[in-house]
Amino acid sequence: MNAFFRLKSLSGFKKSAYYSNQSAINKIAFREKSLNMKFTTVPTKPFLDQKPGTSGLRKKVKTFQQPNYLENFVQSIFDAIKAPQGATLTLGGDGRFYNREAIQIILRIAAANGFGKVLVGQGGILSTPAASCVIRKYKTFGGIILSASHNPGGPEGDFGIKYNIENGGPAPEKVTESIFTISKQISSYKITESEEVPLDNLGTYELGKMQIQIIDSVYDYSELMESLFDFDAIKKLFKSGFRMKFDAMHAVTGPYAEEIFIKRLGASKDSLMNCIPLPDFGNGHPDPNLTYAHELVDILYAENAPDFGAASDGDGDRNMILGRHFFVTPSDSLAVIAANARLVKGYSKGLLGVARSMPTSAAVDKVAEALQIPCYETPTGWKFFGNLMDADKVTLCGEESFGTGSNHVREKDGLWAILFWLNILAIKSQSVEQIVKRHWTQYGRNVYSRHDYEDLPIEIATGVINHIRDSFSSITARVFGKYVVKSCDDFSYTDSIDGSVSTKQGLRILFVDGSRIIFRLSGTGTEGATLRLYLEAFEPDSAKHDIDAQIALSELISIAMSISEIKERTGRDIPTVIT
Ligand code: G16
Repeated sequence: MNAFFRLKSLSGFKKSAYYSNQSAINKIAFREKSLNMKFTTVPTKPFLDQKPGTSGLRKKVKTFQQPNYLENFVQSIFDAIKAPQGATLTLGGDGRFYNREAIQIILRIAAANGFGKVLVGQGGILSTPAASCVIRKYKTFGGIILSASHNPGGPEGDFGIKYNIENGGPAPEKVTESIFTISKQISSYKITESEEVPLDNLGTYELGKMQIQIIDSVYDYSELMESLFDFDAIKKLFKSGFRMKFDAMHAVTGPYAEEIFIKRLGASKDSLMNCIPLPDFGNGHPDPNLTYAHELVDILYAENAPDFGAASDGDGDRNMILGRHFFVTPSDSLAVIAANARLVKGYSKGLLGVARSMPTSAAVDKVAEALQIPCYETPTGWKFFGNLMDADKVTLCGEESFGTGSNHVREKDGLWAILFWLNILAIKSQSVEQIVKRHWTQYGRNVYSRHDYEDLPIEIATGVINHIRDSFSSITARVFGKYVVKSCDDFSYTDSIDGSVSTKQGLRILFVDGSRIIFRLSGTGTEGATLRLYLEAFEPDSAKHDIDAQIALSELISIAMSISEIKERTGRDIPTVIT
């Protein structure tokens, strides 16, 4: 045992008694006299590129590995949030390459900055929704989540870090801006030297005056899921021969899926695929969409396909839902969940309201109207939902980017969405396709697609955006075939709770019949720029609901191409990804 850590092993406790004995363990652990530590202050120079994007700071692993790069950013977070001495922090990540090294560094900086305790997921693992759950359950002073979400991992891949505030949600823009400002002026950081904290053993350690508690990464989250959904009904569904295939894409949700689907819900072992988390995600791109989760898509579109397919991303906050030979768009998934929420235990009292990001289709708006509940339209980024949930304005939120969630945590939540679907399927005894098509018959279909042009030179992508913005005055009221432009704008949002204003959140071309074309640049990439084109048309006629979305949207796609000059300006004939 090194001089700095004192492990209070749990070997004397049965694992099942771990949680009920938590306070006893803490008392035993903390009876030991704290060691006095000498902390060092290390001079540093600012990096000028530490501006958090849509969801935290995401860069190449190699960028984070530069001397002082991670240290500077972590110190900037701590300087910005001004945690009281002795505060508790939650810490964990999606297990990607550099996760473990980063956890060790952050623990040493946290100790030097006066934190009293850090709750760390075993092995340094916490899915993003599980981290949000832990922050809320144990009322910690927020948490640090290490993830670049759906971006590829490995030594040549991406890494990311973000701070979530005490409500469990991503820090709002005023906090991320303050972190960025500090990062541009930083001249030193505080750290202590120490040996490695053994992250794999549940237990409590001491690092100077700071306690480090290694917690079970899946337990608290699994308990929360069991409190929200009817696990008995889902168990019965599996017993009846219902077949599911869940693809964890070699990312963080593998152990969560084992615990929830196999151990608690009795699904067969072959219901899971790619459930061993790997630091490079098995060389894959852990983004649950039709392009990157093609292995799962092939299974669901094969003969004798399972009844239900689902995937989640690198850090477990995204989800994709598939039926047999059927893809559910994230926007439709949100609408179906909202329409059926009362069937599900944790939501049986109904919804306070719903919210969606601006580029997400208006399918959920129609459900909200029918339920006579408010529907909010926010900019892209889960952080914009936090205030609405904290103020009890909304229960459900969703984004076209494969994100769905509720006020049970303050992050979007992949496994939660999958469980919601399983619960609905267990109660309705209809197929996924039937549920969605009946939904369309009732509410109409918001035909929707997103086209991504990835890895464009930044100046070319911003050139396209500037060109579209410059065209606004000439296209307003113009007629394009059957479409008439009603208005164009650069979306701006005023938070109804704190009055904060976020401008330039995406270019909208709105048509008289309610169709929309939207352009924006992604805020999550690490290389070049990704231009996103979102297309939406409303089809009330159920006789036309079976049409392929790309065909139904073909006229809007041509209009978007002609207004934006994407092909001419980027030299790309087709998008990189279509969802
Ligand atoms: C993040 C945010 C989401 C956002 C998504 C896409 O997701 O949390 O709110 O919708 O990025 O953002 P963009 O279009 O800017 O790339 P994740 O799963 O990457 O954390």
